Amino acid sequence: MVPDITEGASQRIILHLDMDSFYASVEMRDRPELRGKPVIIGADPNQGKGRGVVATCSYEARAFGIRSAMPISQAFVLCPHGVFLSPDFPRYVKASADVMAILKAYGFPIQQVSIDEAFLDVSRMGTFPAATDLAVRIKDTILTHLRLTCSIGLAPTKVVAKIASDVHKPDGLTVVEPENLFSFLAPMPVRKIPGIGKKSETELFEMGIRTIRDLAAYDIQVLIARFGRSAIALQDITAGIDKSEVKERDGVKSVSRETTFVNDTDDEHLIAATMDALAEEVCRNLSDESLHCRTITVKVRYQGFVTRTKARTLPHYTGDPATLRTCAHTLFRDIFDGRKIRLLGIRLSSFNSFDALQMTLEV
Ligand code: TTP
Ligand code: CA
Repeated sequence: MVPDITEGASQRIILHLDMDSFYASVEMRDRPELRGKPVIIGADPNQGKGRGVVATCSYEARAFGIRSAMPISQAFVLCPHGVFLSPDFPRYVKASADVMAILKAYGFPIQQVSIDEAFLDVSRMGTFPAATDLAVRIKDTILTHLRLTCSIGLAPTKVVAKIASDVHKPDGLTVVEPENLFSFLAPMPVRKIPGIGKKSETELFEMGIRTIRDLAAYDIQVLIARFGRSAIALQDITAGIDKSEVKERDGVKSVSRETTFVNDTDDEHLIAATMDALAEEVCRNLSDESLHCRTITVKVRYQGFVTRTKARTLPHYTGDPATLRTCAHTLFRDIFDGRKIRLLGIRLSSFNSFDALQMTLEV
């Protein structure tokens, strides 16, 4: 039978790849003595008194209930004999670049959405079975060349591909063909939809919406009244409608704001208030882009144009305005020498995007 080219062309096949326990896997690859052990990457547990959080942990550590973003002190209580390591970012960035280089070499449109995640538009494979063979090859290539495992989701839309890649982790491959899309999504809790966080989940629960099936069946007018126009996109997801494309875009490298005072000043109240305003603005930019950052730089230009900058790289990614504001003030105190200031600036960089699918529900 001659394949229907028009139909084939309109059929989108999106592949979402996500590396398994990424930082921990890189450590276990490079240090064989760690394999099979509960490995926790994050802040120093300091015998249970440590501050800070878990960045990630191996699947062996997850069996003890440890998770990303959990206080490191709690992780220590759950697994005192675990191997606790502080992050070695340059090595993870290199491993990430290696993964992305392998993916790019296949020649499909590609969108990297975080350090260990990317979408590929593999529609030109034509059919889901052909795309599945490709996914198997990609997994094999990454394993052979980099000795790292990943999980892949294949689906007609980006959102569903992302949900699918998470279903059979680690080392998973989940294929959702168009005819199975609703039965795949329907029983899932609404929280599985990227962008639905705790707040929206609670609101939806209050309306009696627990599963994606409940969401699909709900009166759209009532949903719009509660959540605004984004409710339409949300309900569309449940029907497999999601027009967002795999966009090759240059990732945002930094977010910065600076301001020149009307009159040069050494008024510490004015400077502190200006710093707060700048911090608030860059943080808003960060959350608009669904990014977390690790490096913060403060810039001070004195009367006469002498400019000084000072940067600090935090041990963990954060999007928390209070943390970034405090850090900006500390950096400022380090470089302020009492002279009158002409310009003040803040820059955030070293990003990790945790939710690149950006739903607007969580306002
Ligand atoms: P994730 O892909 O969310 O997690 P993961 O790769 O460790 O595990 P999974 O198998 O469930 O995908 O994040 C990728 C990396 O980003 C992770 O290895 C460490 C870092 N990260 C943090 O530093 N803090 C966090 O809160 C999260 C979620 C991730
Ligand atoms: Ca991952």
